[in-house]
Order: sequence, then C-alpha cells, then structure tokens
Amino acid sequence: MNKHFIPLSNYKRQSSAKMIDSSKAFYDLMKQRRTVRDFSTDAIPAEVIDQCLQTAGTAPSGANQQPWHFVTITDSVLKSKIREAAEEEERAFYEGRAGEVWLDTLEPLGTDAAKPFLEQAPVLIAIFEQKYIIDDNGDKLKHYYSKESTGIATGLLITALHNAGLATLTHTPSPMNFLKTILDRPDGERPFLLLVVGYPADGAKVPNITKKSLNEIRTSL
Ligand code: IYR
Repeated sequence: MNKHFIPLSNYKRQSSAKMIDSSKAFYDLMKQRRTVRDFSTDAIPAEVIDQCLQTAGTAPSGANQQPWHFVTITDSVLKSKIREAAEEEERAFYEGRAGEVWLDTLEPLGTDAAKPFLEQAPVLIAIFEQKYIIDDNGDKLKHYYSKESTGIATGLLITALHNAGLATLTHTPSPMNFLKTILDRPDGERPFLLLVVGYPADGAKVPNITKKSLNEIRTSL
C-alpha cells in the first residue's frame, strides 16, 4: 500500500432516487443564477466571502498544487483605481481592438466601456493563476495545468456565491495586467478573472438570453 494513502472516509453511496432528487434540486438552484451588471452598494458579510473562497479552495488541481490566489478588494480607493485602469482597456477594446464581428456578438449583452460596477459593488475578487511559485530555496516551481485548475476553482466560487444568495459578474478586461501592478502580485502569477460580487441593485435588469438545451450540449453514445 502506498504510504501516501489514507482510507476514503465520509463517502456514502446514495440510492438512485436520492441522487436524482439531489441533482434536480441543484439544477433548480443553479439555473436561477444570472450574471448581473447592476449592483447595489450594500455591504455583504465578509464571512460569506471567506466561506465561499474555502469552497473554491476545495477544487481539484494539477498535482494538487492549488495554483490559484484570490485577492478580495473592498477598499474604495483600490476599486476606483481598478475601474479607471479597466475602463482604459475597455475603451481601446470597444473603439477598435474588438472588431465588428466581436462587437456584434456582444450586442445582446448591452455591454460598453463604462464599468461603474467596479466601484458600486461591495466586493471585487481578483483571481490569479499561479503559473509558478518560488519555493523556500529560491527555486522556480512550475505549476501544472494552472489555467484549468484556476478555472475549476473559479466555477466552484461562482457556484458557492450563488448558493449563498449573492450575485456575480465575471469580468475580463483584456489585457488585465494592470491588476498585477495595482494589487502588487508576484511574477509567477497571471490575472485570470475579476469577479464582481454583491446584491443586485433594486430593479436590476438582465439580458433576455437563454442557455442551450441538454440535447445541444450533450452527445450520448
Ligand atoms: N471585456 C469586455 C468585453 C466582453 C467580452 C465578452 I466575450 C463578454 O462576454 C462580455 C464583455 C467587457 O467586459 O465589456
């Protein structure tokens, strides 16, 4: 027996009926999730964010290297700096870099270069992918599958925040390197995504869009 192994405890096999019920209930919860762009300025409990980040930290990762780092931002000066830098990139995007085809694809979402939510929402979570770390001996330790792993952790975080009753927006200003400078992150990290978190504003509206059906997303062989 490999000395690194311990028994799988806490796993309890469920009946088919129970699994079907649980998976339905979870789908019913998750299909209510909507990406929100109109946020209330109301504060949210810090403990909820911390709990949800712990859920994100349960994600599987390449060689269990857990190649992610989350920076939570509530400070209004930092939020303003992030908004200013993001809007600068977004103006370049909407005024040319995106190109007509991309802008046409985004049209139903109603997005533009103005990102007031970066100041209005109570919490921003900047998610970093750690491509490598410098270990205690000063050597570079490469992380495997850091992008995939950070994507999975981010998915769990969005799920956990929705389950807790909070709204999110996955914001990807491009390029996002300003986040590294403003938040003073080390060389091995690459900004992955900026998650905007809070309550929806009263009367918030969302795009009239739908998800693909099961038949469109699944091939059964
Ligand atoms: N990053 C820009 C543009 C944008 C791109 C995609 I793909 C979206 O799904 C939404 C927006 C912005 O945040 O406006």
